[in-house]
Amino acid sequence: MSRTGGKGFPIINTSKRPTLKIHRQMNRRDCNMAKFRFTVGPWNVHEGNETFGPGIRPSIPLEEKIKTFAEIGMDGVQFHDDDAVPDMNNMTEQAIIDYAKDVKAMLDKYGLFAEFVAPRLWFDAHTNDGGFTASRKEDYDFAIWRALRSVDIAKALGTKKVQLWLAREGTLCAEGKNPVEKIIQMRDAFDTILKYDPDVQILIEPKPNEPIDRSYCGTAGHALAVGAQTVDPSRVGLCIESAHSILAGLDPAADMAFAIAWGKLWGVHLNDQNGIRYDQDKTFGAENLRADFNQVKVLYENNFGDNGECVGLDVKAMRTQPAEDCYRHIINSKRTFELLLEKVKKFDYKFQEECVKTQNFEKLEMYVIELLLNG
Ligand code: XLS
Ligand code: MG
Repeated sequence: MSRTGGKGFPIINTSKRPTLKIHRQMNRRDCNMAKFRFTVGPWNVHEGNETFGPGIRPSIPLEEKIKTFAEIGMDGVQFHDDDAVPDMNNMTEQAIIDYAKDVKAMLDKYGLFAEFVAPRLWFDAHTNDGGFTASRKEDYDFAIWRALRSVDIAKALGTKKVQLWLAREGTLCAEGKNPVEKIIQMRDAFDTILKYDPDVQILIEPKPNEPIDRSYCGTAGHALAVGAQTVDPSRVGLCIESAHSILAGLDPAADMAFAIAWGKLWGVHLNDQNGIRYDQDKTFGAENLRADFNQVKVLYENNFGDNGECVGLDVKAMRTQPAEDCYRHIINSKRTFELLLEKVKKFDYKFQEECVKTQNFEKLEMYVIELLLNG
């Protein structure tokens, strides 16, 4: 059966398209409120290394991180493939699965679950020129091997979700790749993952730049478009990261809303970012409180979490933070989310409606500012 219409456009089943009516019936304000579930990754407690300096805090063993994540109120853990199975390049496929099962037992011990597994396709020399968009066959094959192992690891950890941050999928040298060919090659890689396991769900985490300056799939719109061209668009969704939207010059809450409108917001990476600079992964709420309020608002209003979606915190401790207090940025991010949630719950929708009717947005803006500062 062909999966595309006459001109190569995907056939859209109109009976399944989201409508305003259905959306309104499902609005959180009319429903029982489910608890938000928080997740974080082992890389979020790092040694402090960055481009201009090496690590300054000692490495913490995975089990200690997992134990502390549970203690500070996390519900689950996000993994890169080699966070879970560090020496995977030198292991057999069965040994990788067996090792991952031990990590699952470790999670069970502390009452946590695994949210997703992400192939780390930016460290190894094979990924110097990208993974799914690599030009050398052996590099592309390596990327596919890692992606399929991520599916295996995800299964062993008890999750269907594989997240793809497309770190080097693009180029530093504009003439270094044929962009059209490489974009199609990237779609073909997604197809290979989807065909490998009928249950796997891909979450694309778009980012416009860094480590490369030209991403081929830099925004939510790009990611949805590529997903729509795969063998099974119903198994391709999005993880929107606040900082990545800001780096693209976009508003994170609007990106989240865009994904929600099509039923595609399957994960978020909340953090903060001071303008269009290097990727900062600052503590959620540390820079753009009103924009962060609106991220919590859009998640709350739209029942984010009801289908198992998690509030991921992709935050990084400052390099100055001492080893004995290097989880503070995670604790603070969760706390800020909860404080903003209290504000969201106080939001006066009647007042908003009146302002909208009379188009008095100055009045509405001041109301929001007072709500955030006083209220
Ligand atoms: C980097 C990404 C990364 C992913 C996980 O910018 O945010 O941390 O979330 O691979
Ligand atoms: Mg991220």
